[in-house]
Amino acid sequence: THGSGSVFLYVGKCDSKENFLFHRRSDVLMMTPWFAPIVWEGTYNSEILNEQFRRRNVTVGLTVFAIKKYTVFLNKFLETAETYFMVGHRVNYYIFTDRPEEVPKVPLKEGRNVVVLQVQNYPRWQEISMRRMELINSFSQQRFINEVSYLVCVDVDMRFNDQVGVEILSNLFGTLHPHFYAAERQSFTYERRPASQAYVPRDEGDFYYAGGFFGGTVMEVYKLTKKCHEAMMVDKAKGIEAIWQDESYLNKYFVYYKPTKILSPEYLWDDDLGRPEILKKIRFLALPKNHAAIRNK
Ligand code: 2GW
Ligand code: MN
Repeated sequence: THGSGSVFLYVGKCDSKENFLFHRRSDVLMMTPWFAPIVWEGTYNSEILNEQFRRRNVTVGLTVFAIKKYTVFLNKFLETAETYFMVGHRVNYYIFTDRPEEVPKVPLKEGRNVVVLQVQNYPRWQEISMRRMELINSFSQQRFINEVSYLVCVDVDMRFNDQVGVEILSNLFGTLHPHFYAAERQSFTYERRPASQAYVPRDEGDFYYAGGFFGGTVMEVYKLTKKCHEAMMVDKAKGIEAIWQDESYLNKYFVYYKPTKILSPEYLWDDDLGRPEILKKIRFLALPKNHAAIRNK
């Protein structure tokens, strides 16, 4: 380490037992063929990363939608985010809702804010899910660009269960869908009708990404949500809706605009799939839904 006269700030810890081999796993893919890291527990040093992002005084925006009865998820979502999401960094929670009075008052740590954004409701659930692209896009231009460096866009029917920190941040990132991280391309549930803007041919596509966790710089999220929304509108005019709604358009986007970082399914897990050995941490977990009652179709 540096002497007391050094102009360099002390960064991280120099444990003599630590070396490059320490941050490596042989049981998972750690990098894509286009040199994007795939983030698994055990592949990075959060002390070094925290120091780098703190120095930039980065603010992270977390967008979440709670329309109609989905406001019931906000309390657990926010409480667990306070414990696990971007601890030690500046965070703005952007809560899009049609029921602002139902947003719970959760105690927040320093440097963290809740911003309630009132939006309209759509009668079809598919539309509620898909319109997220349009809304994130328009608020990126109006507001997010002035307030945060990165956006993290997630589902609300979830709880944080372990650390989700700056290791996820990059220009453009997506998350491996928990059902498909070990599956072959042939089984990915991309939109397969050529008439849809979300169409992905059988011989294309790298991974199948989850609709419930993506992000990047505000500029990259702006571009992603713009393209996805435009694609949805073209389809809508033809009476087409992609098989998995916004998730299908997101997957199409990532085929042609490769993410610069990919998150392992640690970042979006569902206990219906058990807890395989490969998962050292379960960071963000789907809550069981009483579909009939909550969805109110
Ligand atoms: C209501 C009835 C049926 C389905 C959704 C909703 C609904 C969703 C709602 O009444 N209010 C609401 O705020 N939402 C928002 O849309 C909420 O943020 C929720 O997390 C998100 C997606 O709906 P969700 O979480 O019920 O659907 P999942 O967990 O099956 O989501 C996956 O597939 C979706 C597309 O079908 C999206 O791509 C999503 O990102 C995926 O995780
Ligand atoms: Mn969900």
